[in-house]
Amino acid sequence: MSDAAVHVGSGKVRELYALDDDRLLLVASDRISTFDVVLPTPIPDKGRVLTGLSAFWFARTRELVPNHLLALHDDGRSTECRRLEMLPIECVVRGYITGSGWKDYRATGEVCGHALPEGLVESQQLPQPIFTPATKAQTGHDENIDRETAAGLVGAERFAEVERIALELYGWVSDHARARGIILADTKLEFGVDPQGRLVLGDEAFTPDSSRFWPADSYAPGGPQPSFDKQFVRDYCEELGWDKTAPGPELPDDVVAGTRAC
Ligand code: PZK
Repeated sequence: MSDAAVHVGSGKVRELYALDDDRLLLVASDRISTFDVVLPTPIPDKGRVLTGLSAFWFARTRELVPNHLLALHDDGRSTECRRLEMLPIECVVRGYITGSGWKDYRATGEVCGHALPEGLVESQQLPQPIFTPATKAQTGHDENIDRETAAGLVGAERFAEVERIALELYGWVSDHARARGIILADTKLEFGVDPQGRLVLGDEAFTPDSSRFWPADSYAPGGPQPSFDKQFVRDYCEELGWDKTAPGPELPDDVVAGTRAC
């Protein structure tokens, strides 16, 4: 018997290892990505902060849906997770029109088949939150899909279940955040199914890498909103005139310190 963890996957800033048939180790690094490029300069403690945020939300939402978290390791950035059969869709909920939703709305007036009111401006709050599934692209960008396509990928019953649960989770977390001066504009959730066929929330949840958080006191619809955690890095990269292709620039100490303080 070997205790060596087998590497089974890489995210942009996280690594995934198999511990045994039933358990995975999810390790969050201190790397930061911006404009889809991972930068060479780490942000000290970023992995621990994101891991802690996910653990916080998993603990607070476990009555709504079970999740994959089994244990938080002492390093603060590794978690043991239940190994699931992951659903082949990204479960995005949007309460505000931004990012790819804004792009699709401007082109077609719709997002994932949801007809939206005319005349919305960028970053405006939607009349109600919408479930906007996307495919999991192996390379490049996830593609927004309509509900029929998503239901074809996971089955109609499972689709109805993830839609209902994802909207409940968004409602619960956005209310919690809003009461503390923070807008949860949108969020991306990933679900899996356990050996008993039960739906389980996996991946990371309600971190700034999977969600858009905006400070409510500076919210101003009609344009893009500042990112809670990456604005120092984005502003620095814009001011450098970097062409946003790899490799990304090293970050100076004050940009690292500013981001760390978020
Ligand atoms: C799983 N990913 C994406 C995330 C990476 C890759 N609980 C689970 N069971 C089975 N598979 C996965 C999970 C989770 N979470 C997630 N790929 C597989 C991913 C983070 C880092 F390298």
